[in-house]
Amino acid sequence: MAQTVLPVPPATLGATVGGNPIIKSKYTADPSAMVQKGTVYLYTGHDEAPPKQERYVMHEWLCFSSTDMVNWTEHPVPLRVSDFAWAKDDAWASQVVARNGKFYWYAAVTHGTIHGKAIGVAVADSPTGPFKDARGTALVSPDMTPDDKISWADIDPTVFVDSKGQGYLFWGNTTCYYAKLKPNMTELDGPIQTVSGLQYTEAPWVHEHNGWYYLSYASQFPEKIVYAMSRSLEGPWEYKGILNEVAGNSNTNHQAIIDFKGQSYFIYHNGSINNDGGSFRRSVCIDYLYYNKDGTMKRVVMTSEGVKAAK
Ligand code: FUB
Repeated sequence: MAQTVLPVPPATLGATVGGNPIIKSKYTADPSAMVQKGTVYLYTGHDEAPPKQERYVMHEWLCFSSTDMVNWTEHPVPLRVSDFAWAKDDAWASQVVARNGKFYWYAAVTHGTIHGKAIGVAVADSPTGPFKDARGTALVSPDMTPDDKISWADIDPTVFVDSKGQGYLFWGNTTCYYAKLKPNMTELDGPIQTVSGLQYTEAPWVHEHNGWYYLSYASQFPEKIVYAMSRSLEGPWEYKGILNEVAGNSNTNHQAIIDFKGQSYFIYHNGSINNDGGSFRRSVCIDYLYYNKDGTMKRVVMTSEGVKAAK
């Protein structure tokens, strides 16, 4: 007898566990993730735009943790825009990285006194905070990239520390910038440079796998996630194609990539919560990521079922 397969119902705001999106109690966007001692820490922005308001309303970032990628625990709000005294608003995309027993949170905000977006860095002794502004000033302020024609050029920081301990910050909208970081992780070390030759919109994420560096990023608008590969973090980067298609229910898709318990994961957002979900009320999802033998990545299959519990 044929087995009946029941469709996974669309998500609604509520407290269910499992399936995509992974967080159903609130709107979450711009995921970044980090593995520490058998636990995955997921950091997101918090979309708070009321229904029908088609603009970003984001004042704080959120932190969730899991030991199996399915059951997520929410932690108290670890960082708000107001923790950066020099910033005005807009808790846009961010990433937390570990170094020397501390945790550094790089985050895009609107600068309070210099017109445009900027990048701040906060620091904590624990992945769940409390985080404090590490500098008292922006790490990247709009006047440091004076050729930009848009005020939101300095957004979407991603940080990668290589095996020699050299930290790199990548960021940007329209132009993909990068700069070295000093070992203290709170100061740039040398000039701001540009990754050229990419059809680049925003949302860079840098990771390493089997001796290759990968720069994935959002391309065009509505965004699909594409990627390039290189043997060096300073390039040249070779474009390799589409990694994740346009979500369809959200103009943006913002990805993070991690390995956990022997499996690679693609973490992203879409607008799939069916109350009022969309481009300004987004939700984080997780699907599997697979590599080909030559190191290229297979296109991600976005699913409603999501991933199974990792053991
Ligand atoms: O969440 C605000 C902005 O939308 C982010 O900075 C971009 O990456 C896009 O997801």
